[in-house]
Amino acid sequence: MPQKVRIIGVPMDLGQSRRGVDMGPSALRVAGLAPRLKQLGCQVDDIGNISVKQPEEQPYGEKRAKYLNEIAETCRGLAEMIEKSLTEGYLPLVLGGDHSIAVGTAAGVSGYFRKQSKRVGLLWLDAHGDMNTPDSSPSGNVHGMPLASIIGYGPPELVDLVGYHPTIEPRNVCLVGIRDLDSKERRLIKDSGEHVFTMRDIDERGLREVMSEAIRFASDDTDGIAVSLDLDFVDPEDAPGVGTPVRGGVTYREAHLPTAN
Ligand SMILES: [Mn+2]
Repeated sequence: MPQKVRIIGVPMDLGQSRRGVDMGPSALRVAGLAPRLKQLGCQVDDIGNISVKQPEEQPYGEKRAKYLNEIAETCRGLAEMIEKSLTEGYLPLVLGGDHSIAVGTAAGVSGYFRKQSKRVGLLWLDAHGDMNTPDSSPSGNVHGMPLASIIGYGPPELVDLVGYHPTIEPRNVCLVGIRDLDSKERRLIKDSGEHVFTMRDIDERGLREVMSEAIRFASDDTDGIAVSLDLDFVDPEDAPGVGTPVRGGVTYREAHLPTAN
Protein backbone atom coordinates (compact mmCIF):
# COMPACT_ATOMS: atom_id res chain seq x y z
CA MET A 1 0.00 0.00 0.00
CA PRO A 2 1.46 3.41 -0.96
CA GLN A 3 1.69 6.05 1.77
CA LYS A 4 -1.28 8.37 1.32
CA VAL A 5 -0.28 12.02 1.80
CA ARG A 6 -2.71 14.90 2.01
CA ILE A 7 -1.29 18.37 1.35
CA ILE A 8 -2.99 21.19 3.25
CA GLY A 9 -1.86 24.76 2.54
CA VAL A 10 -2.20 27.39 5.27
CA PRO A 11 -1.12 30.78 3.88
CA MET A 12 -0.95 32.35 7.33
CA ASP A 13 0.61 35.78 7.54
CA LEU A 14 -0.90 37.02 10.80
CA GLY A 15 1.67 35.70 13.27
CA GLN A 16 4.56 37.95 12.33
CA SER A 17 5.28 41.35 10.85
CA ARG A 18 7.48 40.57 7.86
CA ARG A 19 5.18 40.07 4.90
CA GLY A 20 5.46 37.27 2.39
CA VAL A 21 5.40 34.00 4.29
CA ASP A 22 1.80 33.53 3.11
CA MET A 23 3.37 32.67 -0.26
CA GLY A 24 4.95 29.55 1.23
CA PRO A 25 2.32 27.01 0.11
CA SER A 26 2.44 28.31 -3.48
CA ALA A 27 6.24 28.36 -3.53
CA LEU A 28 6.42 24.74 -2.39
CA ARG A 29 3.82 23.63 -4.94
CA VAL A 30 5.55 25.54 -7.74
CA ALA A 31 8.82 23.90 -6.72
CA GLY A 32 7.23 20.53 -7.49
CA LEU A 33 6.30 19.10 -4.10
CA ALA A 34 3.53 16.76 -5.30
CA PRO A 35 5.52 15.24 -8.22
CA ARG A 36 8.45 14.65 -5.83
CA LEU A 37 6.20 12.86 -3.35
CA LYS A 38 4.79 10.74 -6.18
CA GLN A 39 8.34 9.85 -7.24
CA LEU A 40 8.86 8.61 -3.69
CA GLY A 41 5.89 6.30 -4.17
CA CYS A 42 3.30 8.32 -2.25
CA GLN A 43 -0.30 8.75 -3.28
CA VAL A 44 -0.93 12.51 -3.10
CA ASP A 45 -4.14 14.40 -2.44
CA ASP A 46 -3.69 18.19 -2.49
CA ILE A 47 -6.81 19.83 -1.09
CA GLY A 48 -5.57 23.39 -1.66
CA ASN A 49 -5.41 26.09 0.99
CA ILE A 50 -7.60 26.64 4.00
CA SER A 51 -8.93 30.15 4.35
CA VAL A 52 -6.97 32.69 6.41
CA LYS A 53 -7.97 36.27 7.22
CA GLN A 54 -5.85 39.02 5.70
CA PRO A 55 -3.98 41.36 8.05
CA GLU A 56 -5.08 44.41 6.04
CA GLU A 57 -8.70 43.68 6.81
CA GLN A 58 -8.72 44.05 10.58
CA PRO A 59 -6.96 45.67 13.52
CA TYR A 60 -4.46 43.44 15.29
CA GLY A 61 -6.27 43.74 18.63
CA GLU A 62 -4.31 42.97 21.79
CA LYS A 63 -0.74 44.12 21.15
CA ARG A 64 0.88 41.45 23.32
CA ALA A 65 -0.62 38.77 21.03
CA LYS A 66 -1.49 40.30 17.69
CA TYR A 67 -4.35 38.78 15.63
CA LEU A 68 -4.78 36.14 18.35
CA ASN A 69 -8.46 35.45 17.64
CA GLU A 70 -7.98 35.20 13.88
CA ILE A 71 -5.01 32.87 14.36
CA ALA A 72 -6.93 30.69 16.82
CA GLU A 73 -9.85 30.45 14.37
CA THR A 74 -7.56 29.28 11.55
CA CYS A 75 -5.77 26.83 13.83
CA ARG A 76 -9.08 25.31 14.92
CA GLY A 77 -10.11 24.78 11.30
CA LEU A 78 -6.71 23.27 10.57
CA ALA A 79 -6.94 20.92 13.57
CA GLU A 80 -10.29 19.62 12.29
CA MET A 81 -8.85 19.09 8.82
CA ILE A 82 -5.86 17.20 10.22
CA GLU A 83 -8.02 14.93 12.34
CA LYS A 84 -10.26 14.20 9.36
CA SER A 85 -7.23 13.43 7.17
CA LEU A 86 -5.77 11.02 9.73
CA THR A 87 -9.16 9.35 10.13
CA GLU A 88 -9.27 8.84 6.35
CA GLY A 89 -5.83 7.23 6.39
CA TYR A 90 -3.79 10.16 5.12
CA LEU A 91 -0.54 11.55 6.48
CA PRO A 92 -1.31 15.27 6.69
CA LEU A 93 1.43 17.49 5.24
CA VAL A 94 0.77 21.10 6.21
CA LEU A 95 2.44 23.94 4.30
CA GLY A 96 2.78 27.35 6.00
CA GLY A 97 2.59 30.18 6.47
CA ASP A 98 4.13 31.45 9.64
CA HIS A 99 4.80 29.03 12.48
CA SER A 100 1.71 29.96 14.52
CA ILE A 101 -0.13 27.31 12.46
CA ALA A 102 1.73 24.60 14.38
CA VAL A 103 -0.74 25.05 17.25
CA GLY A 104 -3.45 23.74 14.93
CA THR A 105 -1.28 20.95 13.56
CA ALA A 106 -0.34 19.69 17.01
CA ALA A 107 -3.94 19.92 18.23
CA GLY A 108 -5.23 17.96 15.24
CA VAL A 109 -2.69 15.16 15.53
CA SER A 110 -3.04 15.00 19.32
CA GLY A 111 -6.84 14.97 19.10
CA TYR A 112 -6.90 12.07 16.66
CA PHE A 113 -4.64 9.94 18.86
CA ARG A 114 -6.38 11.01 22.06
CA LYS A 115 -9.66 9.55 20.82
CA GLN A 116 -7.91 6.19 20.79
CA SER A 117 -6.39 6.87 24.23
CA LYS A 118 -2.99 7.34 22.58
CA ARG A 119 -0.36 10.07 22.80
CA VAL A 120 2.12 11.62 20.38
CA GLY A 121 5.52 13.27 20.67
CA LEU A 122 6.77 16.28 18.73
CA LEU A 123 10.01 17.09 16.93
CA TRP A 124 10.45 20.85 16.59
CA LEU A 125 13.11 21.71 14.01
CA ASP A 126 13.75 25.44 14.21
CA ALA A 127 16.35 28.17 14.73
CA HIS A 128 14.03 29.56 17.41
CA GLY A 129 12.32 28.20 20.49
CA ASP A 130 8.89 29.68 19.75
CA MET A 131 8.47 29.47 23.52
CA ASN A 132 7.29 33.02 24.23
CA THR A 133 3.99 33.92 25.84
CA PRO A 134 2.12 37.25 25.63
CA ASP A 135 3.87 38.20 28.89
CA SER A 136 7.39 37.47 27.68
CA SER A 137 7.18 38.32 23.97
CA PRO A 138 9.14 41.43 22.99
CA SER A 139 7.08 41.83 19.77
CA GLY A 140 3.61 40.43 20.48
CA ASN A 141 3.95 38.32 17.33
CA VAL A 142 2.20 34.99 17.83
CA HIS A 143 4.66 33.10 15.58
CA GLY A 144 7.04 33.23 18.57
CA MET A 145 4.51 31.49 20.84
CA PRO A 146 3.25 28.25 19.25
CA LEU A 147 5.43 25.74 21.07
CA ALA A 148 4.73 27.32 24.46
CA SER A 149 0.99 27.12 23.66
CA ILE A 150 1.22 23.48 22.58
CA ILE A 151 2.71 22.46 25.93
CA GLY A 152 0.24 24.55 27.93
CA TYR A 153 1.74 28.02 28.46
CA GLY A 154 0.23 31.13 26.93
CA PRO A 155 -3.11 32.57 25.88
CA PRO A 156 -6.14 30.32 26.60
CA GLU A 157 -7.34 30.91 23.02
CA LEU A 158 -4.40 28.76 21.85
CA VAL A 159 -3.61 26.65 24.91
CA ASP A 160 -7.19 25.35 25.06
CA LEU A 161 -7.80 25.47 21.33
CA VAL A 162 -9.46 22.05 21.28
CA GLY A 163 -10.61 21.95 24.89
CA TYR A 164 -7.70 20.34 26.74
CA HIS A 165 -4.02 20.97 27.38
CA PRO A 166 -1.26 20.29 26.86
CA THR A 167 -1.91 18.79 23.43
CA ILE A 168 1.62 17.36 23.62
CA GLU A 169 3.46 16.55 26.85
CA PRO A 170 6.64 18.65 27.22
CA ARG A 171 8.74 15.60 28.04
CA ASN A 172 7.92 14.24 24.57
CA VAL A 173 8.88 17.49 22.84
CA CYS A 174 12.36 17.82 21.39
CA LEU A 175 13.72 21.01 19.85
CA VAL A 176 16.53 20.66 17.31
CA GLY A 177 18.68 23.25 15.53
CA ILE A 178 18.13 26.00 18.10
CA ARG A 179 20.43 29.04 17.85
CA ASP A 180 18.35 32.07 18.81
CA LEU A 181 16.54 32.11 22.17
CA ASP A 182 15.25 34.99 24.28
CA SER A 183 16.32 34.77 27.94
CA LYS A 184 12.78 34.17 29.17
CA GLU A 185 12.30 31.43 26.61
CA ARG A 186 15.45 29.78 27.82
CA ARG A 187 14.06 29.68 31.35
CA LEU A 188 10.65 28.36 30.28
CA ILE A 189 12.26 25.61 28.20
CA LYS A 190 14.31 24.54 31.20
CA ASP A 191 11.37 24.63 33.60
CA SER A 192 9.02 22.83 31.21
CA GLY A 193 11.02 19.63 30.83
CA GLU A 194 11.34 19.78 27.04
CA HIS A 195 14.51 18.43 25.43
CA VAL A 196 16.75 20.71 23.37
CA PHE A 197 19.55 20.19 20.88
CA THR A 198 21.23 23.42 19.81
CA MET A 199 23.39 23.92 16.73
CA ARG A 200 26.37 23.42 19.01
CA ASP A 201 25.13 19.93 19.87
CA ILE A 202 24.82 19.24 16.14
CA ASP A 203 28.36 20.55 15.56
CA GLU A 204 29.79 18.41 18.31
CA ARG A 205 27.83 15.20 17.85
CA GLY A 206 26.55 15.28 14.28
CA LEU A 207 22.93 15.41 13.17
CA ARG A 208 22.57 11.66 12.84
CA GLU A 209 23.21 11.03 16.51
CA VAL A 210 21.23 14.10 17.62
CA MET A 211 18.18 13.02 15.60
CA SER A 212 18.31 9.46 16.91
CA GLU A 213 18.24 10.77 20.44
CA ALA A 214 15.54 13.36 19.62
CA ILE A 215 13.34 10.64 18.14
CA ARG A 216 13.91 8.53 21.24
CA PHE A 217 12.66 11.38 23.48
CA ALA A 218 9.65 12.06 21.25
CA SER A 219 8.68 8.41 21.03
CA ASP A 220 9.18 7.56 24.69
CA ASP A 221 5.84 6.06 25.71
CA THR A 222 4.02 7.60 22.72
CA ASP A 223 2.28 6.05 19.71
CA GLY A 224 3.57 8.40 17.04
CA ILE A 225 5.52 11.56 16.32
CA ALA A 226 4.48 14.86 14.77
CA VAL A 227 7.20 16.89 13.05
CA SER A 228 7.18 20.67 12.80
CA LEU A 229 9.87 22.04 10.51
CA ASP A 230 10.48 25.77 10.41
CA LEU A 231 12.48 26.38 7.24
CA ASP A 232 14.78 28.68 9.21
CA PHE A 233 16.13 25.43 10.73
CA VAL A 234 18.13 25.39 7.49
CA ASP A 235 20.94 27.90 7.00
CA PRO A 236 19.86 31.06 5.12
CA GLU A 237 22.51 30.26 2.47
CA ASP A 238 20.33 27.33 1.43
CA ALA A 239 16.88 28.61 2.48
CA PRO A 240 16.87 32.41 2.22
CA GLY A 241 13.11 32.78 1.73
CA VAL A 242 12.06 32.77 5.39
CA GLY A 243 10.65 35.44 7.69
CA THR A 244 13.32 35.37 10.39
CA PRO A 245 16.61 33.96 9.03
CA VAL A 246 19.43 33.18 11.47
CA ARG A 247 22.95 32.39 10.24
CA GLY A 248 24.63 29.17 11.27
CA GLY A 249 21.88 26.66 10.51
CA VAL A 250 22.03 23.14 9.10
CA THR A 251 23.21 22.60 5.53
CA TYR A 252 21.14 21.46 2.55
CA ARG A 253 22.55 17.95 3.00
CA GLU A 254 21.93 17.79 6.74
CA ALA A 255 18.35 18.95 6.20
CA HIS A 256 17.64 15.64 4.44
CA LEU A 257 18.71 13.55 7.39
CA PRO A 258 15.88 14.08 9.92
CA THR A 259 13.30 12.69 7.50
CA ALA A 260 15.55 9.80 6.47
CA ASN A 261 15.50 8.30 9.95
MN1 LIG B 1 11.86 29.88 13.49
